[in-house]
Amino acid sequence: MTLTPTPADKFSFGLWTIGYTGTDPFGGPTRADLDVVRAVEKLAEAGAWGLTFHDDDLFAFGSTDAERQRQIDRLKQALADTGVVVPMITTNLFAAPVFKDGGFTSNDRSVRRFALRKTLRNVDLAAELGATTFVMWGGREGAEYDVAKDVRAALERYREAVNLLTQYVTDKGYDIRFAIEPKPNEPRGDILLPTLGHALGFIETLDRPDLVGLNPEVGHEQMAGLNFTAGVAQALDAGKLFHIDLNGQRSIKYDQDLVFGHGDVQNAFSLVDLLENGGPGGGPAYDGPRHFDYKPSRTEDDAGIWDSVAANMRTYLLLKERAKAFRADPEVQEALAAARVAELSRPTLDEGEGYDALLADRTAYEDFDAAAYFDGHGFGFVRLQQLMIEHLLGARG
Ligand code: GLO
Ligand code: NI
Ligand code: NI
Ligand code: NI
Repeated sequence: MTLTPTPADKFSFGLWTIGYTGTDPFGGPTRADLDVVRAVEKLAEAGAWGLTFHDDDLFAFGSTDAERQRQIDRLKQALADTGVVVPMITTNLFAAPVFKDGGFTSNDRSVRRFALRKTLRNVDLAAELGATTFVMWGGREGAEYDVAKDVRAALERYREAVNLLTQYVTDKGYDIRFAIEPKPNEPRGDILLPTLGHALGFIETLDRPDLVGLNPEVGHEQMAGLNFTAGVAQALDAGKLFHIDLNGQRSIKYDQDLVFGHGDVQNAFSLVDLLENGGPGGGPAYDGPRHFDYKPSRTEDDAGIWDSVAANMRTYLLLKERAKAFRADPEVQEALAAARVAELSRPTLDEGEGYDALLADRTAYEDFDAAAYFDGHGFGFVRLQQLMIEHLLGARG
């Protein structure tokens, strides 16, 4: 297996990630703005496959039509020159002052109508550039004060917005699906649809749930104290893993957006193992973009941006290689069998068995020796986990 990224790996980067200039709530930029043409060229050089962006990343909020078109043309030329693609586009409904109380769910109705128009215009651009996924991260869709936001009404307005968007792509015949990106907080005190589970429940209430899925982000679930791999597994179970934001986060704190694997590396291992080896036949469970939504740290200079780009992809490929070696190790296979991991895939009832047959089965209850589980029938999960750690640390295989 090669550790050199190629477009076949489907690695993509947000223009706002490599373009992050280091501004945080406590200080201004530490780096210059990044031009989109250079971004595309450097990504191509690094072996990346795709570039994603918010409308405002490419042309500043409030640009004239001519300025907007000029930037689109420059991007198109760079894509044509390098072969880089735009698999996903998203709309910035959080940076401009007009969105201070949200876009689709602002208390101010005229702001909501403006947000819809801005988004529809960007959906047209997505179709024009061949993007098939449209991400919606509602960073400002939330509140700091319970009494100031009618959450049920906000959910209705969110639903109204998403229903309009799915109607629009259907009528236009666009090959575009929407992916909701949950986040618990930041920049709002509390954000609507804070976790993958909240979003999954919401999607089922939409007019066209088939066109709407999830864009889970590593750090966002971990900010809520949740297990990201487990969340992604549930998204896969629901058929809703439309896109993914890979990065690193170290526990429940501000959104760190570290390089993938620079947070919880064990969880990063299990995630890559799930995506690459978690399919029904042990093959890939997900074939969409491997999208990095991270921030080159404020401490880095321009060279540090491209070091961190390479680090994201290399870490993913290293984990993919480690996961493959882990699965191929005979001792791991034996430990997996001892831990009865595959047995969970066997249905609890026999084929065609109902509750009558279960109730008649004495071995299931009357003759079952539950007491034998006291100091017996251990599962050996610790041994299995240690084998994983040994592979992760390069001590085996
Ligand atoms: C912020 C989000 C943000 C989204 C982006 C794409 O925490 O992760 O970067 O991913 O707006 O919609
Ligand atoms: Ni994020
Ligand atoms: Ni983040
Ligand atoms: Ni994100």
